[in-house]
Amino acid sequence: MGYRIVIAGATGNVGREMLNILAERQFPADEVVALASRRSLGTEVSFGDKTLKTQDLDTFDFTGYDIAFFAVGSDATKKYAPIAAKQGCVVIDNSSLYRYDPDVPLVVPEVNPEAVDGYAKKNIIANPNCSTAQMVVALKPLHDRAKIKRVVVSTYQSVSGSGKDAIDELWDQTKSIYNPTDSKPPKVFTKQIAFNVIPHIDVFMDSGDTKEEWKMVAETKKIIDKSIKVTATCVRVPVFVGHSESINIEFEDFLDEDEARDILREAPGVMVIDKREDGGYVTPVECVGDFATFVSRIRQDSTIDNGLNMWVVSDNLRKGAALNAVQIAETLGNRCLKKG
Ligand code: 2RA
Repeated sequence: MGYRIVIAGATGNVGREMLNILAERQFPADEVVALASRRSLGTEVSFGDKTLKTQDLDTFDFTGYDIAFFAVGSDATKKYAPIAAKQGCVVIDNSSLYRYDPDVPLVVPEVNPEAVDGYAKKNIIANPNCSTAQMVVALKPLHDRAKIKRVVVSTYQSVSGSGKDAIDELWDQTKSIYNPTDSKPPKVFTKQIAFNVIPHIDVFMDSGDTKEEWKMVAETKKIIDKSIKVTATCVRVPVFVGHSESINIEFEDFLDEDEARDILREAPGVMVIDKREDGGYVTPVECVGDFATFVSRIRQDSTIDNGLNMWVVSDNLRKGAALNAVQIAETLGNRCLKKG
């Protein structure tokens, strides 16, 4: 006997990927319901070789369903996730709304799978921010070996992290570079994104960091270890899908680059592509559609005693969102919510 599951936000980038990954991984579902807002009602979405017609999130009764994947904005999550949780559905939420709630587990299954055991406090489990998820997958195995003191990360985040309109904006701007008469002022981003980079994701905080940068700090501490110091600079780049990160790590103990590479080669969810030659590293276009968190450019940072640099790339719609959510459901099923 399988699970009865719901996807809230089934017509968005992440919602569609959730359906794709549930089918690809043959998640044991007896029933899958796709929910959307009134404006997208009736839109058809694919689930493997099936087509689902979206139903109305506003009136849906979650009673009798086991797991609800939420891939809607924080406002809709705030309204509907408590309803689903109260009606007995375990909510796996991709928004940032519950990530910092001490009563809600924030989970990356390769890193802290045991955290799902605390789901029943609110019947909600939070998915981390996409830029955090890939980073902690790469950091955790190294932290277990040499205890991380400090992380300095610069991200190169694709436009799909901002949704479908952002993808369209990059495409339109790129075309208009060659046909200036078509050019339109930026709508989604504050400045031109085509052939440009923007050091601003989410809102600015009083500290001068952006909220995206704050999320990486707060979430890494909650998922791995609150003693880890993190400083981040999050940058939007003209890439459609795939976030990249340049990560500098200072450890308590020395960790040789070769040993680090061997540890990462054995780490869950990690694929090491690291040769000191042309093309011996991963770029975002190569990660699209893959489940892995790719690690390249592993090398000592000789400017400090126990330093290491690496380059981490992953599909932000998959490991950064939809895949991680499905893996949480798999972990929940294996640990707490057994069926049949
Ligand atoms: C972004 N991490 O990349 C944010 C939300 N997905 O835009």
